[in-house]
Amino acid sequence: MTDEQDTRSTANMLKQRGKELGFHHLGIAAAVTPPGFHPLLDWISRGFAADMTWIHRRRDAYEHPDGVLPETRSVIVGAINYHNQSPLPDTARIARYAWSGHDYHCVLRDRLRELAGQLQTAVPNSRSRVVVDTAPLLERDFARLAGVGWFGKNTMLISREIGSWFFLGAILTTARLAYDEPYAEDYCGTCTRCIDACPTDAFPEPYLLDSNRCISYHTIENRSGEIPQDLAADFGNWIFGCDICQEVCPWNRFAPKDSDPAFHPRSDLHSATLQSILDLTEDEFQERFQGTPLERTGFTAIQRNARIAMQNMENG
Ligand code: B12
Ligand code: SF4
Ligand code: SF4
Repeated sequence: MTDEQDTRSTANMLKQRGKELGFHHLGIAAAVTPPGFHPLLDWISRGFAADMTWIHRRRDAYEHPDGVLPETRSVIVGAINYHNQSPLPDTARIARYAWSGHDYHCVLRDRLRELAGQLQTAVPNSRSRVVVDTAPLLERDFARLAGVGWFGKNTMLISREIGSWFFLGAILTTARLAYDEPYAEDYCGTCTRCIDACPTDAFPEPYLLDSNRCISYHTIENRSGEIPQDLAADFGNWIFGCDICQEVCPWNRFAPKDSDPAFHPRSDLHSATLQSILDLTEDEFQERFQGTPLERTGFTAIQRNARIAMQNMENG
């Protein structure tokens, strides 16, 4: 076999195995400086990362996947669908991605590690590293380069087949593989629904998000700080994350509700009431939400969010 045939057959094997492991998309991109690197620096310098100082601290490492794994040649990106049920009215709104209670980092990491093991067998002298959120890697950029989908005006990566309700994870590897075509189309057209629907005006421009104004940022990442009253008044009943700019997206209207079984909802996350969250003691919170994405945000911040949501509901 020629080198070319070798890299293609390894790529095909990974895609086949990826499908068996539950990845709805699996694409491969060359390890390059991502087109979003300079926009990322600009985003940071305009203060749009808010207090996520870990992005700022590691900004140089985003320039090339080598910053995460030296001599990376290929970036394998996998997407797993988490779309299943619809939200219920009068609940404490939790973002869909957290409904199952499973930490998606662990689910994706385990599957990607298995895939990396297959790659190691196929290319024994290669080195690989699995990445889900934690490393300085623009995952959406590499997903676009790997042919998964396009950047929506809400900054989500969108697939024509499964909308934007999916998680991303990547394997960086020193192995040379056959690359997919980068996604070149943008199917947003003249639509501006996500921008119009955002209750806190978090999009200063299309394709650009200001975390300082984003409900998702404040309810998940802003654990210590107070939330300005005028902003909090627009949070509605969201207590963890926010899905509004995805719920209104036409590409999600017909997105298949056939999520991976690991992401089927748990009723106490899908349909909790605000009062039931406010009534929890810290020990009860730990017992109930241990191991779920809510645990990382913590009791104090979730209670703060629930108090804001209750006030918003009382104010109509
Ligand atoms: C920090 C972070 C956040 C922050 C900031 C979000 C943001 N839009 O940047 C906050 C806390 C607000 C957040 C919220 C959410 N997040 Co988040 N988040 C991340 C994280 C860890 C880093 C993202 C980052 O670096 N942002 C910086 C910006 C500048 O980069 P970017 O948006 O990825 O890419 C931009 C540039 O590359 C630029 N770009 C690219 N090419 C080019 C070319 C040119 C010419 C130009 C001008 C620009 C440009 O356009 C992109 C869009 O602005 C990623 C995981 C990862 N490591 O990538 C998850 C991730 C993006 N989040 C994810 C999810 C699910 C969410 C939420 C839906 C959760 C929720 N329901 O509450 C919301 C969605 C809010 C939204 N509309 O984005 C998923 C997204 C999956 C998908 N389909 O896109 C990711 C990939 C996690 C994962 N592993 O699955 N998140
Ligand atoms: S997640 Fe919510 S608050 Fe953040 S940009 Fe989207 S609609 Fe706005
Ligand atoms: S709502 Fe419209 S503009 Fe926003 S991401 Fe979806 S298609 Fe694009």
